[in-house]
Amino acid sequence: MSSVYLSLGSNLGDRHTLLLYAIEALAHRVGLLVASSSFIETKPWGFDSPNRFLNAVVIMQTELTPRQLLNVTQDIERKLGRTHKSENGHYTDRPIDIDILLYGNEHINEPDLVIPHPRMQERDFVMHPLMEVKKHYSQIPDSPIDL
Ligand code: PH2
Ligand code: MG
Ligand code: MG
Repeated sequence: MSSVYLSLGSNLGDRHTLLLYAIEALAHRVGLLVASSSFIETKPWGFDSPNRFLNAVVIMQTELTPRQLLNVTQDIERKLGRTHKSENGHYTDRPIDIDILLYGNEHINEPDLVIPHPRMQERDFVMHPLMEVKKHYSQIPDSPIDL
């Protein structure tokens, strides 16, 4: 069983409902939902858009491998209406984005799967909710990082 940290974001459609649906789907398909941060409203980071985000971070425990977890999160994104991914760092508005921040203590460097998430530390929309759920770290056997 590994603990995983996921970032969720939505800036199109009914953002609050989309985050709730995503978390419900994760709880069904990924494993135990240990903690969820509150949902925070944030300005688009790294691109211009009038559509503000709702962001959250969840902690889960899972038996899935990192690759299986990626496949499930991408399938949930598609089912919640995500039609395209950002390319070459050109971000676009999206109904839902689910990113893997941390997977246990693992370091993975594959073209489509980099863990820990390389840009997480520069992003307040990740780090603020992560700090909020950090208090649950002590309950998890393989706390992945020292924040
Ligand atoms: N996600 C991005 C790029 N910029 N900005 C905010 N505020 N929230 C996000 O979730 C977000 C972003 C790439 O996935
Ligand atoms: Mg993202
Ligand atoms: Mg993503």
